[in-house]
Amino acid sequence: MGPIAANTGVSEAILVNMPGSQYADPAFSWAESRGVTDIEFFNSTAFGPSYENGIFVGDITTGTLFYFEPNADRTGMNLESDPLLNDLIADSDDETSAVTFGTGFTGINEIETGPDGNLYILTFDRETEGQGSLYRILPAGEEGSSSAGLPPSVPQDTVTPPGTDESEAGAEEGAEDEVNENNDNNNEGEDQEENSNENE
Ligand SMILES: [Ca+2]
Repeated sequence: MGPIAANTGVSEAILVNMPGSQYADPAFSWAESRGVTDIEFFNSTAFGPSYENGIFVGDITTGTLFYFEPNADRTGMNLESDPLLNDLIADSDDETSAVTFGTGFTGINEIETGPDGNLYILTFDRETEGQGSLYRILPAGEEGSSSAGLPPSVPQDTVTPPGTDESEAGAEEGAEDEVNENNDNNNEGEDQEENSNENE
């Protein structure tokens, strides 16, 4: 887990090396297995210039959306100046939080940049035989040019999904109901933990 040099007793020499193959360290790792399902390079200016070409990552186990800024030559994550994350491993909850963009997605299996430039998240709920939801992440205060440069509106703890049509009154309320139902079916943390055990 993490860069090979961080693993005692492991070196490239003991890896099976297929002809023409080469080893590369992971760009980032989580000490606790996450089940990463999708990586989206955000080719959009919808969230302002600081998020353009940033990297969104989602996991199926905890339904967490992560965000990483690529380094200047786009060969890895821009974490050099972070004393806890420059080892490219999220070892603790605090380190995981530092790269977390949003939570509460049940289980993420698809992230896409939409034709409108916004971010779309498709979820999968194993507790309800795979029922999923499609979320659209919008920039904060998207109306008017004053929103340029503002970060997207995603609360730290729980994502409130936007309605599928913001011009439709009550769309947001309906979306919130949907999330509440999902949470009820999830029984919060206990089942999540069972799920992660099943995966390992
Ligand atoms: Ca670390």
